[in-house]
Amino acid sequence: MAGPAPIVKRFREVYPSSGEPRVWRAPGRVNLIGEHTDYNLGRVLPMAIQLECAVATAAFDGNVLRVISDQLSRGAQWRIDDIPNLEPQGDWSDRVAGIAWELARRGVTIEPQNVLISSTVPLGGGLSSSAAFGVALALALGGARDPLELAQVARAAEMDFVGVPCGIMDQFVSTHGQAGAAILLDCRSFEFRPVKLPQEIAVVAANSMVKHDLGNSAYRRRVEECADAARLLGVASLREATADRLKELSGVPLKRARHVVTENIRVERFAAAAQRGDPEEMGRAMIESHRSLRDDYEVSCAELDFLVETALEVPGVFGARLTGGGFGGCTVNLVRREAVNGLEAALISSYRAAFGRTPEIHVCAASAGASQLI
Ligand code: GAF
Repeated sequence: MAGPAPIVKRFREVYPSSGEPRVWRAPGRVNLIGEHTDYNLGRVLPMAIQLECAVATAAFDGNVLRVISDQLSRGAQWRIDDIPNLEPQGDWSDRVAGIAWELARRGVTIEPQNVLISSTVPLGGGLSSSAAFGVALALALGGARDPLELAQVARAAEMDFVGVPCGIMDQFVSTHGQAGAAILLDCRSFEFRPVKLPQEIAVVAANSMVKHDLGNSAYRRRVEECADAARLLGVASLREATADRLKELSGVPLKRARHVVTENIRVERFAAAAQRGDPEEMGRAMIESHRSLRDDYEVSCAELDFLVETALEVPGVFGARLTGGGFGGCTVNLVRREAVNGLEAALISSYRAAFGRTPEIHVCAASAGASQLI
């Protein structure tokens, strides 16, 4: 964490007549395993990371909430009285307006203030830039709240205002992350526990630097297809489907349900292997996860498949898979610490040669959930 100094300095530059700001932060995440299981009320195993969104805010006279995003070089403002009746505009400002609107819906009074948002989580990179943004802003505008409620505020803004039917994983880990551990979460009961990774292992995210447009509509379609499959099986969610019932399905419902059922099992396998210090088995579960996302869930793309297959040829790599929603963004790699440089070099040179782009490589450090800095 860089600490509050850079954002405070920048706040003084963009709002020279404001008072001294208070500062909050919320982390992005990398999901180790358990993909597209959260909205099926299954299990996920994400890790909050050092890339994070910081929000600085100070009260200001007038009847206005004024917001500047450094990363987007954009600003927007709303009259305080209009906040409960805001409508989405279909642009970046919805993510800010949605949080204010959701807090107002929960009875929180939004005070007139100047806000600066500054994030190191790459946009559209599959490391959960929007949840980090939403959680940090909800904390800044809504004050200290229980971490689960904070996650629910950010998720509700995303679902009910922005219109993305996402699960709870990203917001939950952004509020519940722990330094030095990933978080095993049951998305039905919200029970969770930290999972420490073996000492000799590094977690490396590789950003494909692409985000195919298909992503948003395909995500929505997958949510619907899973609901259809659950309906066909007569269960409330695919979390309740079991492997022996898959033979009752065929075609698309079978493929989607098979991914969810097997992925939930893989999460347990991965967590048990982490506990006994078995990186080979953790890696196998990740590789199977990627193949299932590629073949059954159909959310991979040529760039992600290439990064995964390239990584798996590098000595010291145990496993690799796409992380996040898919159709671009990042892969996550489980690798022996001393093999990190070799992996980075192999991914950069092969990917450049194949796709003409340089992947961004992030060695991920398991980080604490959202907090106030000053
Ligand atoms: C995105 C969503 F926001 C998450 O809720 C989750 O469904 C993920 O895609 C796929 O596992 O990050």
